Amino acid sequence: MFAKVESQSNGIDLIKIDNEDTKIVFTNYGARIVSWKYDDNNIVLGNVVEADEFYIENPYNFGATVGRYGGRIANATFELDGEKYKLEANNGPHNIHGGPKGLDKRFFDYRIEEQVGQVKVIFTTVIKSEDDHFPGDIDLEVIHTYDVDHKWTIEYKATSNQKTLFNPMNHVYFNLNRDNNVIDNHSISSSKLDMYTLDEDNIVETKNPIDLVDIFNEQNIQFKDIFNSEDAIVKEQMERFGGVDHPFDIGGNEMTVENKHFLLTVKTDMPNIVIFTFNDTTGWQSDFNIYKAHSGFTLETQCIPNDINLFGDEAPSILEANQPFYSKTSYKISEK
Ligand code: G6D
Repeated sequence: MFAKVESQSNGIDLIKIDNEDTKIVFTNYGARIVSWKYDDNNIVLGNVVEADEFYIENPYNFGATVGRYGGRIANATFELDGEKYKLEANNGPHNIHGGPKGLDKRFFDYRIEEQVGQVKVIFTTVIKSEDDHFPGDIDLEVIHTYDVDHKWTIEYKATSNQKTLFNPMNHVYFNLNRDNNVIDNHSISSSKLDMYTLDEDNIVETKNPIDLVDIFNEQNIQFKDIFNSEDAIVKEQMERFGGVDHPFDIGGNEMTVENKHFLLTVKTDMPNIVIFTFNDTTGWQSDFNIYKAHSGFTLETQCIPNDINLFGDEAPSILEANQPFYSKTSYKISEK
């Protein structure tokens, strides 16, 4: 295994890691994954060739580290220890993905460590309260490790100088199809697939999810069956959003997604996974926008969005001052 760095324009560096059958590329812009290939098959959506223009323009957070808070905070407001915070609204009246100055839009410093059987890219940055209006400045390390088992691991290490919210995640879109056709044929599988329903503005509306394993009477469910479900609640949600854009409770720390050719295993210590099936691709007027609805799906390992307004003091995203935050998620690809 080896890594090499290629610099494009606009300050974008590509860090290319070669592991024989598989190759993966990261960039300092948003500490993001740009490409992951199994032989000639693209496993994720991205653009290596014109990364320097594509990522600056792309509004869909392709492959980016997202934070300090992944997902929407209703009405861009929350209360912590009796103090009210007003964030910037960048999704109608709501705050999404940390606001307009989120982690996806910044250049990280980085260093590369080549070790036996793995390569680590350690990205660092500081999130300033004055930039995103959350309390606390956060020192952050995002470590991407790629290993000989074709496993990509993301670790987040952080400390805040004040009590705050911290809910980082990666917004990579996967597509396991050889022809990169829509992902309707992929199935998701876990011991539990509880889905939290959303209101018209994509805000989590309930603490009581619906149980897809019970509704479909199996633990392995194709996306197209969810999209076309006749179950009243699922149908209403799919009609509202054109697909899945929902937080899940997967009952443990592991779930899989597969098609005929590949198996993707995600393991995480975060409490929830938001699955988004790229339902509306019409919001980007660009020659780069070659995507149709359901071109990919995300597996955003995070706390349930809007947790602070749902759970108050008990919100899992609360990070105490000067307490180390650590979280780890891995994605492993195998050929069937
Ligand atoms: C997230 O849940 C959201 C989507 O609604 C949004 O469109 C996307 O990020 C860009 O996954």
